[in-house]
Amino acid sequence: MRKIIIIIGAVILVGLVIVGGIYLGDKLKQENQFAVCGEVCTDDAGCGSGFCFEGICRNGECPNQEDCQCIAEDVDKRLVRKSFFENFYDGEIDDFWKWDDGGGEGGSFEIDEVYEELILTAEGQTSQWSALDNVPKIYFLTDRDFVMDVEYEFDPRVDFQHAGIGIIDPESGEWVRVSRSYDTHSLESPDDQPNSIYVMQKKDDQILKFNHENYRDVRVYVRMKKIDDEVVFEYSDDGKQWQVLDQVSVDGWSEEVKVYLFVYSTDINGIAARFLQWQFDVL
Ligand SMILES: [Ca+2]
Repeated sequence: MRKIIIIIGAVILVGLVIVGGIYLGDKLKQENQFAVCGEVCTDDAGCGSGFCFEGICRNGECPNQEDCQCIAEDVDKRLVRKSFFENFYDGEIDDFWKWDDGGGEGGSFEIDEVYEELILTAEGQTSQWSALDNVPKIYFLTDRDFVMDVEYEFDPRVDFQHAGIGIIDPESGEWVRVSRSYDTHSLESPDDQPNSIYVMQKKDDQILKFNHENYRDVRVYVRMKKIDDEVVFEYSDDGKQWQVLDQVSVDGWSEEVKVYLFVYSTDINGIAARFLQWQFDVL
């Protein structure tokens, strides 16, 4: 008889723990649209389209919920830690990308489903320079070493119009970038053209101008590779043969950086860039 009571008691206790656990889990899931799962949500878990937010459950759904301890997490702190490819074949952009209008109202981004590309548009009198950054951009956060290739079309005609890719230190706001540009800063020797591909950095509230090369094509291929505190920028005429443009140190930056695409025009008229595809590979 005593044994039976102990068994019944144990069963009730286990039942209470399970019910309590489910209740608590559901409550946490309801409260947090996104939640972090300890060791569960890694690699293949929930990685539908070739990427994964390591440790993050989408909409509270975790692959192995019974093993998962959910805690609140800031949605804006999602980190991309897996390689991914984008060519807009599905007419959508992954939802870890964030939009920053730069404070203006005329900038926009939209996906052209027919041409399968992303159109990033800046209004006139936009610029990313020493004190100013009112540039429309899209970005995501990562804390990994990576290489990223981007193919886009951009046809600048007047000073100073730029479109390209780069990284930003979220803490200091400093950035380093490569862009296809029309920029008369590049006129340093008789052969130089304002139509160029240009590496620049904002550091200590100053703009450092790195190497540039003449580049007249509208179709642009750029690559940036970040390893620890070093960023190498390359460009290509055809997406196959690559040339190193320059290498920049980002010593002292936070580990998490914004990877961003941008466009701007200091001219009175705005301008758009059409991004065709990109490949992001974690190293
Ligand atoms: Ca897509």
